[in-house]
Amino acid sequence: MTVEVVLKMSYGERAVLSNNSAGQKLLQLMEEKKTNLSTGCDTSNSKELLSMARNVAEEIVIFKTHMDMLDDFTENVTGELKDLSRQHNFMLFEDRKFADIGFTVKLQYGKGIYKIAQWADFTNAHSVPGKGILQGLFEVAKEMPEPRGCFLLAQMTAEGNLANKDYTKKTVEMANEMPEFVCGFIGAGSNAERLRELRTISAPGTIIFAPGVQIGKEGDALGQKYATPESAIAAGADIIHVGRGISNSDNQKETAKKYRELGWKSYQQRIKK
Ligand code: S5P
Repeated sequence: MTVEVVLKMSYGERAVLSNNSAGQKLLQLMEEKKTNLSTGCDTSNSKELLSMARNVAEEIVIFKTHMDMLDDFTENVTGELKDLSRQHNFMLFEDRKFADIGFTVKLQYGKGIYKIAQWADFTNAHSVPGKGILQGLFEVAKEMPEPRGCFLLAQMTAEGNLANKDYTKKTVEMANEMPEFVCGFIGAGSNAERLRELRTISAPGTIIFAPGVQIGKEGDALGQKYATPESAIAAGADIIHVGRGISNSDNQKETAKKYRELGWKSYQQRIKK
């Protein structure tokens, strides 16, 4: 299947091509809820985190978290997020970026304070340790009562990052070995050319999750880079992640709504035959 064909397919049509149950569920949910927006609130305060989740719940398909930032983490936070995700139909993604040997990540994913596997539909992992990292995570994931999926970091958005073209290609090859667990990739939303490369070499059922999206800003003071929702989706992103573009706005709900509309319109434009 050529990349041109894949880019014209709807999320619903691609859902059946995914080999990961959580990925299938996500693609179907995007089709039904008509949103390809992910957001999150990178904060150390759980009240702020939960307040944002409530504000944006109706507009998003994924709420992405970094639980280890919280000063005041308790299991009530993940419990409340889980309740919200069920009530408002969105999925949870713990952006843990695992990067260790299989034995170690197994404990990090399933145990400890955060017990990520128990509540997060998705997590992500770096491919640098090799396929053992996926085997370790999957051993935990398959014991869970609900489907779990993993996004591999095939690219990064930050300036000067080391994930070059060859690294991306090898990451895709690694994903192809475990399609029952790897639902897709983190792609650089800020770099249309690289995103298109990733879409071109990825299996049609895999989902490209793209951070590095914000309107009216080129980046931040610490190397983050941004592009617009339109450019990321046109290049091949399936989900746009807008973090501070929404969390720092005066009206999180209205801003999320605006990004949702832009993301969905760009997708409709892309699949128009
Ligand atoms: O390459 C990456 C990968 C990720 S997952 N670049 C990123 O920025 N991210 C995450 O996306 C990052 O950890 C942060 O939570 C979010 C971007 O936030 P924003 O405020 O810059 O939109």
